[in-house]
Amino acid sequence: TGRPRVAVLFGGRSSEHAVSCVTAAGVMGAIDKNKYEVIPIGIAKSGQWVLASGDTSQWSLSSAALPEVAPSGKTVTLAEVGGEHQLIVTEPNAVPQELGSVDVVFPLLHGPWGEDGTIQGLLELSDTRYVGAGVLASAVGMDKHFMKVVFESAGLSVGPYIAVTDRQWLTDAEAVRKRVDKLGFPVFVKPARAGSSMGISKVDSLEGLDAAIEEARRQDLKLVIEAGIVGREIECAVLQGRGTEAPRTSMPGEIAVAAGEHQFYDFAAKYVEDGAAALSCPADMPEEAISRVRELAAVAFDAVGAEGLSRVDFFYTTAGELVINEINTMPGFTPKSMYPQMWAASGLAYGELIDELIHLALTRKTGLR
Ligand code: G1L
Repeated sequence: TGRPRVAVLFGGRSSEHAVSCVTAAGVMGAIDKNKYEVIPIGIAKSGQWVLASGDTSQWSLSSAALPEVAPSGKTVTLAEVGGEHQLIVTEPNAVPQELGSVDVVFPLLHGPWGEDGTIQGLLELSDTRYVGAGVLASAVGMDKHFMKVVFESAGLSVGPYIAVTDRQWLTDAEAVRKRVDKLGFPVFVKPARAGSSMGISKVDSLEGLDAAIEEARRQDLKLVIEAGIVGREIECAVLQGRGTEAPRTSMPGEIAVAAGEHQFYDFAAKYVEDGAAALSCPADMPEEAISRVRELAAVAFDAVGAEGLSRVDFFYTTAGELVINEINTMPGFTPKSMYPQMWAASGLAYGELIDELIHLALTRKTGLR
């Protein structure tokens, strides 16, 4: 009875608050309102959940003021009422209002408290269905170290890397430097778990290593250090199949970064400077390589136990080898982002994609319940 209620959850305490807001604006603009009732729930930078109001349709990253969830008097909480989880809106000096239950949540949140499985855990505990990966796959997709461990065990080709823990760096930095030296330069120093490209740097010799490590450690005390791989950057969009169907894969896309502009595909190239990163889809590669990318992307999706959607990124070397770089269970998801663009180029439009993700979440088998 009535349209399914879709809560869009966005903003949050992460550095990608604004990206999340712009993504939510894109998703809410494209959801079929005849089919679904949309409830926008913003998380302010303070962590307060608010019932979002006002016109979000103009939110963009190129405007002078970045979009932000404004703290408000209307606080939203999830609470159990008569054995069912309901959204409750409280206002100062007013009786709390029941908003009723939610059929499915679109969790558009990044980084710690969002992309690492914690929000998914909260939703599991309240028996609420949600779009996208579950707790474990979200956590694995957030951790570049465990991600590689899982990929290796699935037989995927992973580039040379080391993981560095807080204890290792603090108790024997020299051993860490030696392990890095063995990888060969250049290396990329990355926080193991961080949103976007924050804290990542390319290091060309031992001299720059300590500074890069300290920079990455501002984001996360666990690091991965990867040997630089020379190759084209190829990505593939994966969408869970319906029922028992295998994961569906898009045509692979290639990222061409404007020459001289960025050392690598960094935060600015990704989100801010329109056009600095351009996608060509399908990527110009032999038929055989295209099939291989698509097969490996589906293997990676299953290896981490992803659900809903994932973007899988590869390096395509001059020797024709496909080295997996990473899986992103919460890829950029504005209408212009790589993931929706790859599907659009493969015949699935943004609105249809969102509809399919909601369908998958609503029909998901929930296991041990
Ligand atoms: F809900 C989905 F579909 F799983 C989902 C969730 C989050 C798709 C894409 C995203 N992406 C984002 O939220 C973000 C790119 C704004 C930050 Cl991770």
